[in-house]
Formats: sequence, structure tokens, C-alpha cells
Amino acid sequence: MTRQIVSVVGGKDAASASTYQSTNPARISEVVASVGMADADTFAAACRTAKEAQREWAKVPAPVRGRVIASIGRLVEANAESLARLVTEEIGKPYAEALGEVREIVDTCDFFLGEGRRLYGQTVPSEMPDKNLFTFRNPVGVAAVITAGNFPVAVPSWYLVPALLCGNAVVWKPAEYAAASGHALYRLFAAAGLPDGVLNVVFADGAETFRGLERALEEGTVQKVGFTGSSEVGRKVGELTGRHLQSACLELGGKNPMVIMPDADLDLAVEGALFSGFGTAGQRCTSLGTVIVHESVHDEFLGRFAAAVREARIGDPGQEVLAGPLLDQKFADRYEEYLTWIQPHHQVVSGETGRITPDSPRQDFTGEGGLFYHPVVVDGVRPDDRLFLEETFGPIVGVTTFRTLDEAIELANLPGYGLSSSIYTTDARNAFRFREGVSAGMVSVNNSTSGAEAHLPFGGNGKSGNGSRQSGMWVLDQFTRWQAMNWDHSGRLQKAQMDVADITPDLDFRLP
Ligand code: UN1
Repeated sequence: MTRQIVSVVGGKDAASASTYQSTNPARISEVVASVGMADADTFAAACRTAKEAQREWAKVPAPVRGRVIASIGRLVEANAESLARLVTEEIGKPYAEALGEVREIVDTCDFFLGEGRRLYGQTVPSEMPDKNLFTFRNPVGVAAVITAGNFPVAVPSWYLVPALLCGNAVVWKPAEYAAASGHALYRLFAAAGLPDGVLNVVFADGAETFRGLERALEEGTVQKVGFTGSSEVGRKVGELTGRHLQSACLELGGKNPMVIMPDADLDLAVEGALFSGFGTAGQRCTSLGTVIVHESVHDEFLGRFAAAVREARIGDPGQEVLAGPLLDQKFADRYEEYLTWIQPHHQVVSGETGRITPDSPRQDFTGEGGLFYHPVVVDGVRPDDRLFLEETFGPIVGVTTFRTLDEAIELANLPGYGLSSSIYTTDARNAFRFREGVSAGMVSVNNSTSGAEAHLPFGGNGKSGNGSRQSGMWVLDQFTRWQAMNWDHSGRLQKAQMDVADITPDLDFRLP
């Protein structure tokens, strides 16, 4: 029987305005969940409910909130297989990767459960006697979190877990095509004992969500927006929040470069390029965009890379495959558009392109009934090609060459994104020069562009984001506001900067 799911606001099922069918991209005729879709009114109402609930939640001592986060981690761990199976079923992520994704939620909980006992403020010396200065981290209030479906449970947890730990309430809008996974995660959070209304999940399309968010911002019920998705929508969210004097936490796309130096271990580089280019069917925001390989090792690298890609298994995500299908029909349609960017001056070195079908099989896999695509490597990409400049979410990797490291860094930065990057080299000087010059928020050395660990700052610059960072202690600045307090117990008005003791130095003093 098909799952029926609807938004949950204040602990209760909310009204739906229409229905969306979330399907299995490996077998598109299979409906994973029938999703009741809410409208802008429900979104705005959820924000009002969250605002009410937040007042009490903020009063719960942070160490106690930390215990709730600990329980969420335990519940996710105890349900890891069923959650991962659902992720595989709903978005076609290979099961091993889906399990890794679930692990990332547990890692996030492990990190933040301790933060409940830390969430440090400071005591700071005053310039006057009998006066004490302090800093406190206050919750921001209500966070509206809008997430993509390529990481339908891990990336949301990067927002939800720290936001809740810090004493905020959350209205979460997952991607429609990953609604069942989102709903399952919501239920695990709720089972940990979060009071009703502290976490709300709203299923709605982009337009209704945007209108609902606009209204909530006008009503003053949202103080922070977290958004993971395309640079295009990120700009709109940034504009909207900017009008309300807020800065959103934006995690956007990437055109992530991999530089291969002449001294690189080429087999290692091939392995890294294969995983970051085609793992998750190239649908991570950290997926490899362009390989920038030194001209002296270009032919050797390309030969080995093309061979590895030709051999890679694409297929049923329940099996041991490098990649399963694309996430959803709309991603398949967009990907087919990216394939039209291949120009006569390019060379496709990976074999077939396009959908895997009985007429265009891959080894013995015919891809019937699913959104399966051949992985594509395009050589001869030039700096003014769309393939070089724009994110191509899906299994396609460009290859270009360079002569000097400075040139490689310039090429790496040229598209104007700045999420992840990688360099393969055996010389520490190259690694550090690359780190210094590259615009990306994340740099890998002898490792792929994807697979960041859950407790390092995650985020990008330029078209990849507005400089906000998620994960680890850095995300605390997204979900708390610093408050400075001074307490004068001298019994008189001591004026800052004016009533300060002066110790007079002899500045003319010189040693003989
Ligand atoms: C994303 O695609 O939005 O670093 C996040 C990685 C993963 C997260 C990707 N840990 O590839």
C-alpha cells in the first residue's frame, strides 16, 4: 500500500491543498508516497506555531536539549537500515551511500549533544572596576529550513540539529521528491520527545513555500532562513531575507575543480575523479565539475580515467553500483539539457551518452523503467564553454589542461562558484599554494571533491553561497545571536571611555 503523508504542524497533521506522487527513480512506475501538499497559508501558520513553541523550548536548559539531540542520534542509529532503504527507494542513492548519509546524521548528533553542555559564553574584563562584562549566545527564534533532496536526511540534519540544540524552533520544507524520507526523519526527531510545534514539517512546492516565507517574514515569525539548493533560487531567498534585514544560511551549487599536478599519483586521482564525478550520479553539490590536468600527464590520466568510467557499474541502487538513477524526472530533464552543451570541439571519451535503454545498454544493463544515464567524460573543454562555467548537476565531467599552477588556480576560480575543490600532488608547496589561491570554502589534497566530514565548516563563496558555514562549532553563529551584558556594581555611574583610570607612561624614555 502506498504511504500517505502530510505536513505536521504543532504535532498534528495539517491540511493539504493538492497531492504529489513521490516516485522511485529506479522504477518510475512505483509510487513511494502520496504526499499531501500544503499551501502558503499553512507554511505561514506553521511559522506562527513555531514561534509560540519556541518560547518554552528556549527555557529548557541547553544540557537537557543536548540530551534530546542524543536521543535523536540513538533513534537514527537504531533505524539506520530502514531509513537508508527508504532513501534508496525514494531518490535512488546506492544503499551503501544511503547508509553513509544516515551515519552523517548520527555524527552531527554526536557533535551537538555535547554542545548542550558547552554553548559557551564569555566573561570579559571591563575597563572599569566593580563592573563585569559577559557574552551570551541567544537562540535566534524560528528557523525556516528549505532543503534539496540529493541528501534528503543528512543535509537537513545539519540545520535541524544545531538549530534545535540552540533553543530555536524550526519549520522544515523538504524537497517534494524526497518527502517520504523527510517525513521519516521528522518522526525520528519527534520520537526523541521534542515538544509539539518545536519542529514542524511542511510539504509544499517552491512557489507556495516562497509566498509562505514572504508572509512569515512580514509577520515577524521567522528570524533565520536556511536554504540548500540552486544558486538561482538561493539568490531569490537571499534577496527576500535581505529585505527583512536578515542574512540566510545559503548552501548552493558548485562547479568543483580537481587540479592534477605532474607529480600526482594518477591512479589515486582517477579513483577520486570517478567517485566525486559519478558517485551519487554526480548529484552532490560537492560533485566534481572539471578536471584541470597538467598537459604533461593529460593523455595518461585521461586514458586511465576513461577506462575506469567505461567499467563503472551503473544500475539498481540496491546493488553494489557506483551510481543509480538520477533523483527525479526534473533532474533527468535538466541533465539532458546539459548534454546539449557538448560542442563539436569536445571529445566524449567515455562511450555512449544519454539515457541507458535497451537500444543504448551499459554492459548487460538496459535501464528499463528507471532514470539511468551513461556517465560522461568530455575532453577539450575550454574556459568559455557553458560546460566549463556552469554547474551540471548529474553524471558529466569536463577535462581541460594547464601549464603552470597559477594558471590552474585561475581556471579553478573562473566559473565564480566556490564550494569544494581538490588538488592531487606529492609536493606540499603545491598544496598550500593551491589552498591559498582557490576561492572554495573546502579544499581536498589527494582526495576527491566530495565527502566532507560532518564537523568541519561546510559552505561556499561566490555563487556557492554567501559565506555562511554549516556544521561543527561554526554553525552556532547561524543559529544564535551574541548578546553582550555589562553589570556595574560600583553603585555609581561609571562612564565608559570617560571614567577610565589613566596610567601615564614616559614615552620619551630611551635606552642609552
Ligand atoms: C550536498 O550535496 O548538498 O561532502 C552536500 C559531501 C557530503 C555532503 C554533500 N558530505 O559530499
